[in-house]
Amino acid sequence: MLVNGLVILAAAALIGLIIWWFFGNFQKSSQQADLANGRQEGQVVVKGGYEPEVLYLKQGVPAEVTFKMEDKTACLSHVVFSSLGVDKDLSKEKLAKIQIPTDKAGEIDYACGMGMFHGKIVVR
Ligand SMILES: [Cu+2]
Repeated sequence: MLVNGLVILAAAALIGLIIWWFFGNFQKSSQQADLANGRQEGQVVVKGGYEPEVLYLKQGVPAEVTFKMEDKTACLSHVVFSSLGVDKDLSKEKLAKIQIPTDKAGEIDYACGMGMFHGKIVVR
């Protein structure tokens, strides 16, 4: 009976872990880019992922997003915007500025060179 109880407890703990893994991270960090003098500037810190994961830009305002490299791993050394044809080597450029088109609303996804880490820019 005790063994059964332990198995059930272990199973419950595992299910809890799985739920936490999928739903605990559900709330992504997000931020609105700063607006000044008819331009907007955003910053994404690259350190074990992208912070914020979602950056909001205002539609129709010229935008520049700076990727600040604080990570040493090869995994995050490149940031790739496949829809914009941009591939920056952050190991060479610690502060990489990327012009983001804001003429139309929508989501612009980006990822590390291997497609393991993902971030998003939302124009709205
Ligand atoms: Cu990677």
